[in-house]
Amino acid sequence: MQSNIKQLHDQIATGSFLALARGITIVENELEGYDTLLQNLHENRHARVIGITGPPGAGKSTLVNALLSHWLKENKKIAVIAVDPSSPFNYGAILGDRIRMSSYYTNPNIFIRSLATRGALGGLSSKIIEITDLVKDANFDLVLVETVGVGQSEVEIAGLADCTVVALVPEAGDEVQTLKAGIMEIANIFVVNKADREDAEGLYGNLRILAHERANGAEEIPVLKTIATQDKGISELADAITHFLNSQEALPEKRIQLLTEKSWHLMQAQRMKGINHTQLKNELADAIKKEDFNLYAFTKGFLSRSSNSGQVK
Ligand SMILES: Nc1nc2c(ncn2[C@@H]2O[C@H](COP(=O)(O)OP(=O)(O)O)[C@@H](O)[C@H]2O)c(=O)[nH]1
Ligand SMILES: [Mg+2]
Repeated sequence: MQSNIKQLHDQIATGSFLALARGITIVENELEGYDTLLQNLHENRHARVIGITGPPGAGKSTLVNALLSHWLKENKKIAVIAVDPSSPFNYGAILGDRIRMSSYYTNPNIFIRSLATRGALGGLSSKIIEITDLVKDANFDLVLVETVGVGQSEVEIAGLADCTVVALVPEAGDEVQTLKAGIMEIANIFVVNKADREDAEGLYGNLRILAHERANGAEEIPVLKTIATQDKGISELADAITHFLNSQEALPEKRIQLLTEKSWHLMQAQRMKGINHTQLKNELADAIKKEDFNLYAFTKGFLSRSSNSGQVK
């Protein structure tokens, strides 16, 4: 291993936040040493990854905040990775998160990093996987990853986390039926947040029914009510997470499944390297001017012109 990267990795592994921040920047921007750093991570660290997903405004950041306070009292060392949509319309929310979490920025047991999501196909999940794995190597007990669950990303986080918490709010009540398929697959724990609202009971009831139907005799997915802003239901949530993680320890099958998903995403991203959507659009705009334009021939040609096929830097 290049000696400077080795040194950086040693510093990360012994818990230097400064080194970790540097490492994340290297991975995020694929700077020199990026591959070496990733290829020397220790997969078998004890840190567990908890994914918190759900629609915007469900209270995910507030839940993360409340969980942080809870686990800090148990002397846990925790990293938070907040994946923020890069859309400028969401910028207010990002700042909001930062302000609310700011009291933790100086705590030596807490590391917080916001990541902007990338629009490119395959870019989002593989970067988050890589950064989460790097963070896992940095001597934490828990790594919390907050992602906005809009469609596909919910499924992606399930391939990343040892325990996936899906946070929903009463407004989501009507959507539960439509969300059912995908969300049931990925949730290890359901949280009905904003339980201070009257209509929370309805959503809670519906989720309980779904969880029951789904379990089919096996253990049901827990459905918990929280009021994150008042710290209500938080210790129950923390217990449910711990219980789930402990119950998984003895199941190598789940770990293999998780690693398969992660590897699959990483391969997808490797294969898509060098393929640029804007460039595709520009070249296509030119190509269609030709009388004999054919999409299949064009696609094949574009692919072979793109510096592709997963070569390692
Ligand atoms: N009434 C109520 N509001 C909450 C609760 N949890 C979060 N909120 C508020 O809901 C808004 C969105 O919360 P936030 O954590 O940023 O949601 P995120 O987008 O899912 O991360 C904020 O104004 C929170 O103060 C709750 O349990 N009850
Ligand atoms: Mg948030």
